[in-house]
Amino acid sequence: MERYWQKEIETASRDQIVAWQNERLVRTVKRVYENVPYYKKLMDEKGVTPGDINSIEDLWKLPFTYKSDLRDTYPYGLFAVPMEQVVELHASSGTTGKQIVAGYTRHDLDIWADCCARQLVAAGATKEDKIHVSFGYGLFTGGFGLHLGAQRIGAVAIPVSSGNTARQITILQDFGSDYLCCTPSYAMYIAESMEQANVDMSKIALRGGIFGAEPWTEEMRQRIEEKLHIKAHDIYGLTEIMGPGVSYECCEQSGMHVNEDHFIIEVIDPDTGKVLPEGEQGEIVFSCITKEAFPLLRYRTRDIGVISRKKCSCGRTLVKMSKPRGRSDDMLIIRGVNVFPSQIETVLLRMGYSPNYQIVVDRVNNLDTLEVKVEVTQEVFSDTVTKFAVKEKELSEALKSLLGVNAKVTFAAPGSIDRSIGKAVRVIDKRKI
Ligand code: DLL
Repeated sequence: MERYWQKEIETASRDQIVAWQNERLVRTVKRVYENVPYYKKLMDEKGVTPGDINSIEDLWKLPFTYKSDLRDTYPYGLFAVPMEQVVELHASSGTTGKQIVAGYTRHDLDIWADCCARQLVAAGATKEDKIHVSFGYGLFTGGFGLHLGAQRIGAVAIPVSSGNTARQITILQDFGSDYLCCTPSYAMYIAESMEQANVDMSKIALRGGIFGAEPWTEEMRQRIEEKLHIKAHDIYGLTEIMGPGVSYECCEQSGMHVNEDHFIIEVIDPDTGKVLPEGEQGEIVFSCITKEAFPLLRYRTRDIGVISRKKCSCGRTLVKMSKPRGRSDDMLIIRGVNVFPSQIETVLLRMGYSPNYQIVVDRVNNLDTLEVKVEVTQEVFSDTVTKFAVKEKELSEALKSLLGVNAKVTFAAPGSIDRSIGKAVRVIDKRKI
């Protein structure tokens, strides 16, 4: 039987959801206009006033918020409450430029806890469970978000944080963790390390996993489920909007329900900014409608995805978004062809290769080159030169037929590609160095 954390919200009628959204959007726009000078300026420049926003039908009239706006107002310029009401700060890692800072009031943390609680319950967790949180604790939102969610449902939060994989395994064994929360690449690393340590899986209590914070494929999900003997659920979010729990997967494991009582999702054409109809792929845009401290409106996530309002068998009525296939800035353009790292992962895993791979892009004599380095088993690695070459060629052809560009395949020795304890770094683009 499907379980819900806030059934009346998660299964509300469309009319009810729209009514909440209308009222909350109107209120948020007014509050933001009055309290955030930067937003007032953006709206004035576009010739929109709060009076023009009467329902979600008017959302398109509002200006977009871009990451550059967050940088221009760094650190607190988009906060909509005085600092005395802020009780916690988080920040993005800042790998693609200056970090951005998000603030939370007590009420914001309360909502965040519920959003993450919805995910845990949808994945089958109960208050009897022990939730092993291996997302990093700190400015990154992963650790604290799932921690709040676990405690909200009355479960035991185990704040292991990321790293020290041997210790993670000891805790999984000795504490009897029921759910593991971390990035999918770290889950894979933990599974691999357990295998190497000959851990008896029948003695591991783990039932489920909540994985997210980076793109991962269905093939990767299957691998993790097989290796850890669990059900793996996807969770999505971003620092700018809240952290984990913006959307979450149910028992169907096909797309993530957006917490629409708190966030409005739109999918737009990234070039024209036009809102796209359901089912069309584009850039995901979120508006926060209940956040007090840091309520972004029409925030351009640069994540590429699709939404679906098809009835879900879990009974939830909240709209579903597809697994984002990566940020638009993760998309590689190789000799004019668009390539997503997730497409490469799909081919590798489908053909039975390991999820330990690296993509190296370079430019030689004005021509882009793509190299896929993938770890192989010791057996393959020690194969005869001919067999080795045949296998590399076979994989290279499979990649070419799916991606439409030539890829050089290099087999790497087991264990030679760096493992990640957080978000995996899959791509080295030497053209940008
Ligand atoms: O990654 C928040 C989070 C923590 C989500 C733990 C899920 C679990 P940021 O560091 O700000 O926040 O990075 C946000 O990560 O825009 C996506 O590009 C990517 N991302 C997050 N979740 C997923 C997912 C956290 N489930 C950025 N699938 C987002 C694919 C994801 N990409």
